[in-house]
Amino acid sequence: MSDIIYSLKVIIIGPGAVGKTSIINRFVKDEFILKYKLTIGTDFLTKTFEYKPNKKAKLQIWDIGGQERFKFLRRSFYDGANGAFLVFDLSRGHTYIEIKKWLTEMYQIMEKKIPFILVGNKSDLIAEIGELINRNEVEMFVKGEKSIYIETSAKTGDNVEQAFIELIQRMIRK
Ligand code: G3D
Ligand code: MG
Repeated sequence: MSDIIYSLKVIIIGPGAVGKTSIINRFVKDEFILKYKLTIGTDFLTKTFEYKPNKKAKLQIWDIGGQERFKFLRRSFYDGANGAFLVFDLSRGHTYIEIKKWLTEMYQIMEKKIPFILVGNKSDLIAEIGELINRNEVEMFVKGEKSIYIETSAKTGDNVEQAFIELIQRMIRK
């Protein structure tokens, strides 16, 4: 039985402190790093992931990190990406508004549209702070972009693998 290994470049974008690095750490190392470290420059991590029985994908996961602020550096970051996570913070409503600008920028820089998943991270905080976003509006927005919306928690690990599985399936279908 032969395993199919796809090699895929995944980028993770969105405003600062929404949990992008934490999501990657959770997925790649399966841990939540409590101490906040400002990511400087471009980092990428690789992981070979069995997204369904006997099907493997070799992922190269690029964290935009400190480049959140350095627009001119972003072209090489986007170059050759097969799929993207657009991440906002469920505990800071304005980050959802900002995500639309990130999507516009991605469309401007990339020659062709790539599949993306909209991620509302820090779902573990919802019980405490309540709903800050209008889920219907979010669902309408992603539907219009032929995408889907997933709520994750890098802290508990909830839905993190699921988000990767969904994105891999969309990238492969392309
Ligand atoms: P970034 O890479 O998008 O800039 P980070 O974000 O991954 O560095 O995370 C920013 C802060 O949010 C960190 O907290 C981190 O611990 C926290 N965080 C990330 N994901 C989650 C989550 O799912 N739930 C909760 N409750 N917190 C999360 P600090 O306090 O260190 O700044
Ligand atoms: Mg970071």
